[in-house]
Formats: sequence, C-alpha cells, structure tokens
Amino acid sequence: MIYNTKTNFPENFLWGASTSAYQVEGAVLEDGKSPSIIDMYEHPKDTAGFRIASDYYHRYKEDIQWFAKMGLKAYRFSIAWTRILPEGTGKINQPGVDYYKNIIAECRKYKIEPVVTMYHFDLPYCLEEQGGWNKRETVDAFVEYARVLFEIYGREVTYWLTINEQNTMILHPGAIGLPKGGTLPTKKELYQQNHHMMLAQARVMKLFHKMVRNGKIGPALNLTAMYPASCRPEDAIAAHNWVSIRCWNFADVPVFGTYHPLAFSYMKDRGIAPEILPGDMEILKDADPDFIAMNYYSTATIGASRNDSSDVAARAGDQQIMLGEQGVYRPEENPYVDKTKYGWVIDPVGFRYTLRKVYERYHLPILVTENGIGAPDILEDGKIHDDYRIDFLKKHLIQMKLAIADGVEMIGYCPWAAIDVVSTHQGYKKRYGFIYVDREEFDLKEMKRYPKDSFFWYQKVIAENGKSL
Ligand code: BGP
Repeated sequence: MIYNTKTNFPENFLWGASTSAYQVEGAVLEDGKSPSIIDMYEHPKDTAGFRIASDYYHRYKEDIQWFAKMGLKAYRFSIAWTRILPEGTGKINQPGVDYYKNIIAECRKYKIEPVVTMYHFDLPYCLEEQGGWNKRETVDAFVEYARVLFEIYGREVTYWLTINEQNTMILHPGAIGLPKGGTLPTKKELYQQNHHMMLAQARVMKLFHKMVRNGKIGPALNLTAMYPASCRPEDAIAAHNWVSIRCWNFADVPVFGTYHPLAFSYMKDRGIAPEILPGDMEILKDADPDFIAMNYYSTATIGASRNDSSDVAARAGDQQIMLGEQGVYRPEENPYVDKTKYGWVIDPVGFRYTLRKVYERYHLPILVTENGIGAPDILEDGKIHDDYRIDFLKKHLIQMKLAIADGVEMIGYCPWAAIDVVSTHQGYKKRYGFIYVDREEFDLKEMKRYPKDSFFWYQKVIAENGKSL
C-alpha cells in the first residue's frame, strides 16, 4: 500500500540489543543466588549448560563498554529473580541488588537506556518445588518481587517488561526445558498457570503505575503473523484459529482485560479453560500496558487440520517451529520463504506484516525486544564474517522502516543478541551476538570478546539513524 522510502526512523529511536540473565551471566550459584527452574534444565550431553554461559556476571563492565562502542542507545537485559530474592520471597540478597545497580549505572554512564525484563523463563526453583505457577501463591510472590524491583530501580529505569514470551512457556513447555526428572504439565495445568501469570502481570502493572510515575511497562510476547496455506476457506479458518490461540489470546488479556473469545471457546471445548475466581476478571482489567514488546523470528503457514494425529507430528520442534493440533490447525510449508539451518522461517516481509497486525489490533507503540538469526559463527584471524546476519538484520530493518511508513508507532529495536549467549537448545553451536565470545561447548578458553562484522555494520546503522537502509 504505502512505499514511502523517505520515511526515517524517529528521533530518539531506541537502537538496542538484548540478552537474558540465564543465557549470558553464568555464576549460577554465586553471591547468594539460588537456582532457577531453567538453571535445573537437563542439557543434551554435547551442549554447554548455563553454569558459566558468557561469564558476563564477571565481565559486564567490559561488555557494556563494547555495547557503547557499537553505539547502542538501549540495552535490554533481564534481572534474575533468584539473585534478588533467593528464597523466592522474603529476604533480599544485597549482592544481587548491587549487581544490577552496577549494570544500570554502567548503562547510564554511556547514555544507554536500560530496558529491564523482570522474568525471562527463570522462576526460582524453590517456588517451583512448592507448585510454581500452578499455585496462586506464586502470583503474590511475583508481586512482592516486582515491588522490590520498583522500589530499588524504579527511579533509574524507565522501560520495563513483565514476562518474556509467556506464550512460548505455555504453548511449548518442553521447548524451554524441563528440570531433571520433571514431567510436562498437562494442557489444563498450563492454561491454569497462564491464568495465574496473567493475574500476576496485571497486578504488577497496576502497582508499577502507582510506584513508577514516569515509567513505561509492557508484556514481551513472541508475536508473529500467519498465512493460510491456500485460499481454501477451511485453511483461512484454521489460520485464524492459530493466530487467535498462539498470539492474540496472550496479548488481548493485558491490553483489553479479556481472553480472546475464539481462544476461550477453544479452551472450554477442550476442557482446558482455567478456573477463574470471582474478582479475577476485574484484576485483569487493571493491567493497562504502555506499549507492546514483541519478539519476532518467523512467520507460520497454517492449513486445515486433517483430523488425525499427523497434524501434531507435521513439524515437531522448538519454540519457533509450529506444532499442529488435531481438529484445530496444521502447520504447512511456505514455498516463498527461506529457512535457517535450524528450520526457522526467514521472513522479513512477514515482520512488516506482523508489526502492522499488532499495531492495528492494539494501537499501542511497539518495542521489538528480539529478532535475529542463529548461526554457527566462525572465528578466523580474530574476525567473524557474519554477512548472513547483516543480510538478515538489514532486510528486517528495511521492512520495519516500511512499517513505520505504514503508520506503525515504533519505540525501538533490540535484536537478539547484544553478545553471544548460550542458546537454550544448541549451546554455543548456535550464536546470535554482535560480539563473539571465544569459547566452545566445553573448552572455555579465555572467553575473549571479538566484534563481528555485524557489529561494525550495526554501529553505522545506529550512527546514521538508519538513513541509508
Ligand atoms: C526466544 C527466547 C530467547 C532466545 C531466543 C533464541 O524464544 O526469548 O531467550 O533463546 O528465543 O532461541 P534459541 O537460543 O533457542 O535459538
């Protein structure tokens, strides 16, 4: 519709990059930190765990200096609940508090806007042992944790994200790992957990608006547009089922205070709807996010269910590979897009399409909190020629610029990842960062940092506010 290539990125656009605590910090049990549920994840034998990760816990000063050199205007990182409240609630762990104070101070020193994720897959394991998100007590625990964060960091941090990829945790519980010996929750349990997370998020947003006057808070979901596999009406219905269940059901609750009607009927029909107590819906209405944060990697292509078990098996995989569900939808291949080595669809135009869809639905400014390509980067003579990453990011940024021309209000762009982090499934074999961390799966070497070619490319993009894209 609109191809206004003259559109520029807004002044003060937050050119950023992201990490999460468990994937970058290491020091899993240091300075009073207790294990989180994801720290207890059972890794495949040939894959690095999270115990040391990129050792950022000890090297954050050097790393943030690199971020400043790259010219970042924003840095999205997560706070580990287990560093602040090792028992989940109660006693505050001062070294943990100081650690994030220092990180925020380092960011401010270089005029980098800190963007804080409060919860990135890392529920304290001690709370999990007491029932985790199955229990309403965990809602209170999250509110208590939030109050501590807002009290301590509320004056220093403007942009806050509540929960990272709640939809991934609920729809792909196996994808983000299971503690050793753990069993997957049933769908009924998962949707009850989801309801509790929704309540926790709404209460935290309400509290935030009272405590942090000039701050902004939003949910961080994995959002993606979809295509019907054909113009067959049954495919269109299935695709609509998919996007309602996979995306809108998770964003409608914080924004509108209601479950998506179609997704709720689906939950009722399958006997997996959550138990909603009197007063819950009023709590959900209080959320009132200031913006939507979204992680975007791929689009999905969806066809009508074949009504047999092959729907589920069609493309089993990780969080970005769509699972089917008998009677509801079936994942299909899209002949018009490429895929990464790991089977994730590469679809820059789909990024523009997703931004348009999200903005049209919610009328809230958007902060992109993840986008990127995982690859087995190669270090040669101190250099990493990751032209595939430059190509990926450039194409996505061009589409984002077009989305801005379409009228989508954008706050910023924080691709995954600022620096190499441990991938949840593929360790250091699959890297995303602008900065290379020289370690192998098990040989830690000296973990020296090297800027990749994409680092210098992004540095230029930021310096000219995306003008030459
Ligand atoms: C998102 C998560 C990130 C990160 C990213 C890449 O779903 O929010 O934490 O892990 O995916 O995933 P992976 O490392 O599995 O390739």
